[in-house]
Amino acid sequence: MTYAFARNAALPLRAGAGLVLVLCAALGAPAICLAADSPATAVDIKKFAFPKEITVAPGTKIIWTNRDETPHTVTSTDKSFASKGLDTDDKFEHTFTSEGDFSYTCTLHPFMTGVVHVRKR
Ligand SMILES: [Cu+2]
Repeated sequence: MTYAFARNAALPLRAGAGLVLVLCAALGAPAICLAADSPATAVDIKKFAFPKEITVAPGTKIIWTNRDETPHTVTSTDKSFASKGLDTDDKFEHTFTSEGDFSYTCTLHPFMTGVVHVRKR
């Protein structure tokens, strides 16, 4: 069983997702399997801008990286997530578990805004 799980976990996340979930149900170890199955999306903060909009599936972890020489924050409008000040190449990550539209800003530069749309596919 352990061997079979390890093989599936090594597959690319999207291709392996369905198979891993089925296997997890069989193994009865959902916590481990959800961790192995969570997709991640990398996002750059650069030239004083976030990506205007990102659409991801529930359970996706977004990892922001500050590519500017100036500090930025990633702070949700509803305060459900907030980074510290991010220096150059610092990262902040947040996992979006429920569907919705999550707007965020940089508290140091309020003109910087972005929205994460979380949608089932
Ligand atoms: Cu900023």
